[in-house]
Amino acid sequence: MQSELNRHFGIGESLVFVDGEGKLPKAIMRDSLGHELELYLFGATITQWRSPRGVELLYLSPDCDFSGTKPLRGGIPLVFPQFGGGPLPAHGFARTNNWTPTKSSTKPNGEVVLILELKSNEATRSIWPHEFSAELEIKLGADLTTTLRVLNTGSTEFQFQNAFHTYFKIDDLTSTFVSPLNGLTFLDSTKNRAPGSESREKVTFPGEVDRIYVDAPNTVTLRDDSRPLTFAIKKNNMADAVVWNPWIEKARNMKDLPDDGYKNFVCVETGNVAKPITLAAGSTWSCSQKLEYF
Ligand code: TA6
Repeated sequence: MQSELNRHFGIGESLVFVDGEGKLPKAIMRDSLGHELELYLFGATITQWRSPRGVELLYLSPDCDFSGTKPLRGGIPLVFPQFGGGPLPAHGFARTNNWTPTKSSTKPNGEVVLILELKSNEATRSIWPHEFSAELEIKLGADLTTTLRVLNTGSTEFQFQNAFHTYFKIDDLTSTFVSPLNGLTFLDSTKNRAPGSESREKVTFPGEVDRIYVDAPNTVTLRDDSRPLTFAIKKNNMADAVVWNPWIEKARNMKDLPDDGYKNFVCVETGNVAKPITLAAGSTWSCSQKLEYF
């Protein structure tokens, strides 16, 4: 039991901290409508989001590595300050650092809010020589809103990319599609980010899909006709939407994903990927994602 965390930030049944898998500290949030969310302080990674009727809305791999050394496979890993490969570990270090709760509250409308922070430290400085304070706010209610705030606490500007790398749980990949992305330019990560133009009304998954849709609409929907379940993915102050499913080959080569795990999720990731953000010394920047389902 995480008594210290509960003493400072626990709120009765609305927010409790427990030992999660691998004894990693985990927060469980419940709003007044009966939605439930689980979040590991490791990476500030949301791993579960359930409807009041207990419908799992996010995918978490049953082979997820909870050693506290590898990114969690599923839920909503936080991508910062780098997207994909590059000089830093893949998708940056935010998702493999321990975040610290700083504030918790409930609202009159029954929403529950938890704020966590990650500040530059010896480990981050050793690979990314910038001073920052990042804050992730999770608001659970009828919708799930995540807000990332970054403060440049150093004396020089820095650039970063960010994304909410959300794994949406689906039942039937063959009846799942993302829209509206037609007319957009995308960078195809299966072809070394070669540019292309999306002509389809519905982006489907006949094979591996790994595309960065540039300047995407602020609302994108993911629909699984077999359930039927629709997600509305709303982004604020983020330009792009990444759509990913590893399909058979890639899934087989991922130790923390069952071979057939690709059939049960689609990632739609809101973020700033094609064009990094430049943050001046002393400035603050924020973005948010709101997830709705119906
Ligand atoms: O968001 C798509 C992507 O960049 C894919 O290329 C794939 O690498 C995926 O992220 C998962 O990355 P991870 O480092 O979590 O295995």
